[in-house]
Amino acid sequence: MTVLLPTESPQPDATQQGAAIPTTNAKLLKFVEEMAARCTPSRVVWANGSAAEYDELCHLMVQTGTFIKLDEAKRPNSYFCRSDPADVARVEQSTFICSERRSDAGPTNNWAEPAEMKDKLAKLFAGCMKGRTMYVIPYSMGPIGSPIAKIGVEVTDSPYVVVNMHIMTRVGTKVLEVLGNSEDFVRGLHSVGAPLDETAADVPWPCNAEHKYICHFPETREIQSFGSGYGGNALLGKKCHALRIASVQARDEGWLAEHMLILKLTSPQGVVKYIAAAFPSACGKTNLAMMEPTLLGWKVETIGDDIAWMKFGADGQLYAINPEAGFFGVAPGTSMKSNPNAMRTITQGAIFTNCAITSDGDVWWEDMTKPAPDHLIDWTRRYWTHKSKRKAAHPNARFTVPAKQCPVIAAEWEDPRGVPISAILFGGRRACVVPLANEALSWQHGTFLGSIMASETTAAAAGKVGALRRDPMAMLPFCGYHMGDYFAHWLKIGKDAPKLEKLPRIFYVNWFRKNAEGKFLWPGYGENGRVLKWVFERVCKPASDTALAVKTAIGYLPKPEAIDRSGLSIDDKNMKELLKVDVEGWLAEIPSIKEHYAKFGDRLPQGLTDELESLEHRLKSNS
Ligand code: O2Y
Ligand code: MN
Repeated sequence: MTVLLPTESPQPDATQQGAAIPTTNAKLLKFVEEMAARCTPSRVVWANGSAAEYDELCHLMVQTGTFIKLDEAKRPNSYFCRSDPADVARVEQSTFICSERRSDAGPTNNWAEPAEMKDKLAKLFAGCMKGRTMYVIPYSMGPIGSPIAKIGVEVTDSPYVVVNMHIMTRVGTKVLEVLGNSEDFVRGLHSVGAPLDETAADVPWPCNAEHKYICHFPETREIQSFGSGYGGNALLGKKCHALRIASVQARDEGWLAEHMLILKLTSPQGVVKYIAAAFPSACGKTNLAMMEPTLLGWKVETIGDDIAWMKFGADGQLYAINPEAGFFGVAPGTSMKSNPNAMRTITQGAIFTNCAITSDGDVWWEDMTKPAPDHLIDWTRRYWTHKSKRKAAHPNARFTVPAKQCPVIAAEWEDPRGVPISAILFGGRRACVVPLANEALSWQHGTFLGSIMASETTAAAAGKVGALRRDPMAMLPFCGYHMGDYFAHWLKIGKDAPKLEKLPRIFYVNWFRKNAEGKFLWPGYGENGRVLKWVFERVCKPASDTALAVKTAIGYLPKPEAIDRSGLSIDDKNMKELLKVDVEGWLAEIPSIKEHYAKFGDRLPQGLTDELESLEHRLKSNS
């Protein structure tokens, strides 16, 4: 950690402090100087990414009351932290895409004119780090030096952000070496927006109750985030850089930045296929990425649980990297039943935010163990017993943990070349209409299926329970440009693919189908490996092969006998229900798809309108 000692504030020039600054990159130095001059911190610290730096900052946060160290015997090298109750999740209403033209942000993003927003932010950032340390975090999204990786620099006044960025990205001196004198880095400015008076004591979780802004400037590859210290609002490498800014870079450079897990599937014969999958929030992405298949001999290993960057290799295959280095997983619901490998990943070296704390210095959340502990201190710092009506952990409580601690992390998860993707899965939470599994008829049809992806809202989500929320490719909150153009980019990737036969095949899956009595028809969890087996077997053969699938109006559906049911008590009737073409249901959904598409106006690509028309035609001619 390079510390530049306090000066008379405001600090005029971060490069003139006498301490060794770990770069001579003029553009980066200028950026840091400008941010320091604007935010007037007491000192500037360049993060080097070392374990000593991590330990030192965690220790500092224990002293300031932000962190509580968990019992060393129960949960070694782990910390517990509670946010301000008003700062607990991503703030979509305060998230802006500040593209030069309003039309480039599209109908699914908040837009603000960039100069106006920068003016507004300049006022908020002026002096906002008074009394605080400004940390400079050089980070790499993706293995350092990988041809698919990208570099960013986040300037922040939050030590919580620094230690989380340590886990979630690759931080430090090596990144600066790879950056050299290049100006090709994403510039991120973050402040909790709570300047400190010399006289006033700090609070455990500083943030700004009045103003929160998470702003992206896609043309200039800049991010400015003010007022929140939580998750995706503050760890700028994640949603802001790796999805919103990267989706624009991917459009401009001909690759894909997606909200997808990446898993490695190995058959009993030792054959390996890599699968990427997009599901909206609360559909179990982390669980699928780390799942233990029940089918004998099949193995799932993890490459990533949230984001995939995919680029064509010289051999014409689409290769994916996980740009992240850690998991920022939802704690509530995570258990030895739902995700044993996540539980094993977080046994040490983790940060827990907004969970409950037990009397013996460990953490707890809903469903972690049954029965619940007798008593706890909940995430709001109140005494809680198993009879309490309120939740002990916040529903968006999180663990931050290095990916390398996952017992099923694949050996090649940091391969700078990425892994070759054979299949892309889309999915959602659908009680009816959508079958258990379905393969797209073509890349264009697969893009269509991704573009109409939807989930029924659960009690935990905002809005009406059971209402259909369309979340194209699970990118609704994360696409940094007009979603109509994003669909066109997907179609272009398919058209321009160097070798069409090497494109990943696209599937739509739905683990959440219910029967007339409202009971789930499919057991889920490790049994989802049976669907992965079918996907694996499909991609080993040409799409037109009819051994395992039948061509229908909605795609290639598994033949009932093609889904391995050995040891599973699902009868033929239920299997038929899980795999039926619900002609009435699909036809009834067409007006809602048309309404969804109408939002994109003339930026909706013709290819998708064609797919919708063809679907309607096929359904009508089959019924
Ligand atoms: O609430 C937050 O800031 C976290 S959001 C998040 C974190 C990890 C993975 N995915 C998400 C998401 O919202 O998709
Ligand atoms: Mn996510």
